[in-house]
Amino acid sequence: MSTPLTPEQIHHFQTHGYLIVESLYTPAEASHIRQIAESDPQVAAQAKSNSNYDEDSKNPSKDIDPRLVYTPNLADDTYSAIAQSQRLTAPLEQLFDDQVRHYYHLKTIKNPHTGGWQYHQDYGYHYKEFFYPSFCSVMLALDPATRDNGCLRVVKDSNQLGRLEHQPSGSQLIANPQRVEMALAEMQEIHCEMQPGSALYFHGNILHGSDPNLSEQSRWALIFAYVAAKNTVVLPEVEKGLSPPLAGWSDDEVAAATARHWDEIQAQLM
Ligand SMILES: O=C(O)CCC(=O)C(=O)O
Repeated sequence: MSTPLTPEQIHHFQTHGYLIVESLYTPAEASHIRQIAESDPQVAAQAKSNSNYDEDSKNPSKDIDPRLVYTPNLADDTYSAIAQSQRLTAPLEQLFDDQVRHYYHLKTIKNPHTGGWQYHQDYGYHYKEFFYPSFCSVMLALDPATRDNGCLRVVKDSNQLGRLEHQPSGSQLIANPQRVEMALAEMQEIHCEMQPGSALYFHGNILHGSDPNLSEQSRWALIFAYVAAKNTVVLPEVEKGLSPPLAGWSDDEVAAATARHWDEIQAQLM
């Protein structure tokens, strides 16, 4: 069970566009999830390089790209169990005063000496699919996330700008660089350092990105994306992939799904 958010935490998210909830999962739980992700043959097979820069010469890290696994649907595995966990979704329900629907989740694999992400908004990507920006991503740290290994950076209050224009860069979209520059001139950039098991809730319209990981410490994380149940789906094909409003799995249900998944992985590795 997660501890309900306080009115101050809700106000923080609604005003500034982000909220760090410390120890949503314990360090031991986060370490086991990390072990599962690292041993999971599907993660290794599905991880794709994520390039944020049109030209390698503009990439400040000049290093290899971080990798990413994008998963649009819920499955019978650890990641989907966490995506549906009451621990993770109960705060979302408080933040949006509504139930939430799962849209996708990501494993972000930022190993030592891999590149960063340029500033963007998640609703900047998903504007075409949803009528309202009632969209939230949740990053669950599996490794310590520090300035050195390229923790997520957010621009505090940039959620208040509305959805900015985005343009392609590498294999991704980035927010209009002039607007980003203006935002950085008058808003505060926050480095969201987190311990494993802590979670960052960030609004679909908050500008976020990350520096390259120039350290020797990996920075793996899971990111779960949700929309408020009352959001209007614009594209009919998106409706099919969205989960129903989530009921919130208990800790026991999550633990059982995780144990099942771990057994399966071990059997595959034998
Ligand atoms: O993992 C990161 O550093 C950035 C991830 C991100 O920005 C995203 O998934 O939208």
